[in-house]
Amino acid sequence: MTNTFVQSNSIAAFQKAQNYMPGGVNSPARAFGAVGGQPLFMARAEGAYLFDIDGNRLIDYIGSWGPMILGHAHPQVVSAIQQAATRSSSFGAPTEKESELAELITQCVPSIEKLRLVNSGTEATMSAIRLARGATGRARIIKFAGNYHGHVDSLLVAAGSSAANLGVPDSPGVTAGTSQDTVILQYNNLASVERTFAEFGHEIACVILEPIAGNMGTVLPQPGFLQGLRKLCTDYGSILIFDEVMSGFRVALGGAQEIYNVRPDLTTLGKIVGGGLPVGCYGGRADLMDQVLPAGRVFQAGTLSGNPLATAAGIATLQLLRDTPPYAYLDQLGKQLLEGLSSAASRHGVEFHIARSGSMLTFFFNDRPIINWEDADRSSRSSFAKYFWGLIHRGIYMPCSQFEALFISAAHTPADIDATIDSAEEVFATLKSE
Ligand code: KE4
Repeated sequence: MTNTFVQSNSIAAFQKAQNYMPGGVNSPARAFGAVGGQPLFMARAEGAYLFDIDGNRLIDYIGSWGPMILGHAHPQVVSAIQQAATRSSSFGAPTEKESELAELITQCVPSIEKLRLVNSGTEATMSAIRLARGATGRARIIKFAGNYHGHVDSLLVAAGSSAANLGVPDSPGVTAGTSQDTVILQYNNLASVERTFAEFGHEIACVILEPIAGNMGTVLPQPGFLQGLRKLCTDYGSILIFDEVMSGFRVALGGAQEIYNVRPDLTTLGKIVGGGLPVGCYGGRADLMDQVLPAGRVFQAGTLSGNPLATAAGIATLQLLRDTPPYAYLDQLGKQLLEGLSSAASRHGVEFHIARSGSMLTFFFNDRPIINWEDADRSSRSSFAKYFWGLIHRGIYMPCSQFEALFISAAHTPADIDATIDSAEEVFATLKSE
């Protein structure tokens, strides 16, 4: 049953926001462009629940697009930020907290021997690409259609996430000169990568990918894909970069590389590593990282990199994930949601494909398995939009795009999952009746 969903305050707020920010948002993924209608403006959030400015309470499956794995406003994270704030919010000088967070990251992700903290996932991938090119002296990079690595010019080609949604996988402003060295291949198609390396492998600086993709919806690596990329990069002296901005600390404490036991040369992190505050990170082999200024000659810098508030939130978050790992619980909830959505959709004749890794999951309105962007792109955007709004009216907040992953937090309960499944079943019933 739908509760009395109102949106008048959000509509007014959106009207005002559009006077000051393009599309009324500071990131297109939030604009509801893929599902129609107008975005909800949030007032606060606690645990698994969002409270918008119209007083609607919603079970949250975006979790700030991944960071809020512990749930919103976790007391230990809040207190760490509050305490840090009393000592100033930034120094522009080194602090011990940066080394503490860096040490925690190296403990959780053993392939990261050294790292640099930055302010976003985009900065992390941009810097990792520059380092790979600087270290190898090569120009070409390989990425995969449907993978999104932030709004880096050389990677904003055939991108996923909101770029895919809004039909701008190749953004205006990204010049031919910038994208000419970017080779786009098909995710999970190892043969195409082998052919590309055979043709000009010694010109390839790096391969960058989401080892578990989330930005075309959740798409898992096929058996042998990651291992094959590892071998090709080793054989040709190219750098293997795992973009774990989304999967890092999400699918396992050590990310996708822990699950698939493949060691990249560089890893990029974001989202969870900052506990909801702006932290990105790139790191990996010490011999590579020691080529970054001032140890080496590859330039990268940032006024607020390693910011005391952000490092405090990141430390508190990673300590909780390391010391009281929620992954078994999160996997249970993910399994419960997958099974519940599958049986509800089947009961109402809704064609679907579901992919999951732990607490990261996507329900695709698609009648076939999905292993790459071309498959995902065949999903029904209109069905997804109806599903999204049907759930909003029932107090469930899903990612506002078919080409995103949903995230379950440690604050969600089995009862929240059951309520979500019941609401989804009501929506599936209406979809088939239309
Ligand atoms: P940020 O610059 O948004 O912190 O990170 C970019 C990025 C890099 N790599 C991966 C695998 C990512 O998923 C992201 C960002 N993810 C999107 C959502 N899928 C962020 C949401 C948004 O753009 O507002």
